[in-house]
Amino acid sequence: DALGAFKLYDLDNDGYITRDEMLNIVDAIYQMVGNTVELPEEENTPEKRVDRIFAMMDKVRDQRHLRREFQEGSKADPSIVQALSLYDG
Ligand SMILES: [Ca+2]
Ligand SMILES: [Ca+2]
Repeated sequence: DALGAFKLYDLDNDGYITRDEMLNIVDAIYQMVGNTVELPEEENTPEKRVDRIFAMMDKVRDQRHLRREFQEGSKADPSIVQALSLYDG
């Protein structure tokens, strides 16, 4: 769920997801998925993916996500949470 996903992304557990934290996880996911999934040009690197997530999710533009922003963003794009099921087993 979104809250569990938030906790996974929030590596230092301070209540915010920063770009670096999100990049860490997305990078790990991309490494696991490797070349088994064909990604669209605009999402074919972890950096691009994180930039897209942030562009969509970061309503209060402070370059970090509050839990509320994350929950709303993951409703708009369920793949943010779904991708973690790869990571989390
Ligand atoms: Ca954090
Ligand atoms: Ca924000």
